[in-house]
Amino acid sequence: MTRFLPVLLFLLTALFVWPLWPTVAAPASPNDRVLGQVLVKFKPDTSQNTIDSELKRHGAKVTDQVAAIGVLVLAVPQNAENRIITALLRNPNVEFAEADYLAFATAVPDTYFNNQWGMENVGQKINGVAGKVDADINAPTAWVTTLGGVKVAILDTGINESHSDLTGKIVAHQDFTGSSSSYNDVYGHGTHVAGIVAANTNNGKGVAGVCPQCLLLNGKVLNDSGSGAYSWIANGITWATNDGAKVINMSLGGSTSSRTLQNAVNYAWNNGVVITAAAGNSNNPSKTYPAAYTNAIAVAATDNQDKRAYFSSYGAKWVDVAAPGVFVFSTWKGATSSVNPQPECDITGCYKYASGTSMSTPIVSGVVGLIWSTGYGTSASSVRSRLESTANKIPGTGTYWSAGRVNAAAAVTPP
Ligand SMILES: [Ca+2]
Ligand SMILES: [Ca+2]
Ligand SMILES: [Ca+2]
Repeated sequence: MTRFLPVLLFLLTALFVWPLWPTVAAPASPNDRVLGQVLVKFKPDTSQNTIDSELKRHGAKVTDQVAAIGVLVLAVPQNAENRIITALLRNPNVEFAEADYLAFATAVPDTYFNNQWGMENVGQKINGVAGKVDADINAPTAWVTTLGGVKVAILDTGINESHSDLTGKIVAHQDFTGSSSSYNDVYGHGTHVAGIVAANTNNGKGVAGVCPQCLLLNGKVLNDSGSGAYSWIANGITWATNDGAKVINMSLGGSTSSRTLQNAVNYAWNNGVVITAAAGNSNNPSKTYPAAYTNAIAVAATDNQDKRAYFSSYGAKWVDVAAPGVFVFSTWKGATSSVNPQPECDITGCYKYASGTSMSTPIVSGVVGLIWSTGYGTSASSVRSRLESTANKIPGTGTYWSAGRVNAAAAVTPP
């Protein structure tokens, strides 16, 4: 029985028409100076007595200095700063006096980070449903330890490499489908997956990636309708392995097992690559490939209550981990989509909610990318063990997957 084995891409689950979500108001801008503090520099030949009496006159005390450039840090009564600066400037012995202004880290939060409940769930409403606090992967906490940096291969429908929140991320690309659009993403799925793993983060636009400094390989193994031959996928797996990927993300699956596909997965694993694959959206325990292979991590989906997503395939005998997969917000290829909710676009590009184990899988890939950049990143098996042993067991999900819902912060915490 020779036949072409189509691989059905998991459909982005069409849910409800989603109203535009207001972004959370930024906190009131902090004061631009240190209150109760003033900087002054006296001219070099000013006597200590003159300095002392001038400071005493203003009720100012020296609390610190920038010795090399002769600047004194003064404690002064709050709300008297400007008056004292003005008075000091009238003293001919004073070279300059000024407020002690504040500088800020230049990282700017991503516009839509609050939509990314899977990163940090503080109970924000998603699709009208308030989340369960900490039903998430604790990504911001993980980022204190590492931002990652390895190459993650996205074997998917291609990537819109010109999306501004993916700029500079893609280091190699190859089309295995023979598409007239080459490795570009016509379907939309691959761009969404790519952003989940490694969108440019803290750049003041769009979304954050789970692994902010990971780089991406764009291997197009699904065609412009979202399906692909196992041979294309196998070629993508070996290409990514040979090109130095440390993680291969496959947000795809088929219902039939194949020696070719399994051998390709084993080739990657034996060459030190961690492979993640979607468990499927069948809401039943039937196996999906490549996820069901021993050397691929099968990923199920959870919702913002930390429950199994209603569509997620399951089965603790073959599903390994779970990750947020309902209403996951990420980069989108353009202004429209064939499935709702529709993208939200601003001058930086388009972004969209989508649901599926296709969205859970790249969250796991991002966590795997982070682990690779820690002391646990000594081999594919040590990385995988760390991922699975630090996943959160969620009461009631024991028959759905063997390890738990992944936890990035726990996974990268040093011993
Ligand atoms: Ca949390
Ligand atoms: Ca961003
Ligand atoms: Ca497996």
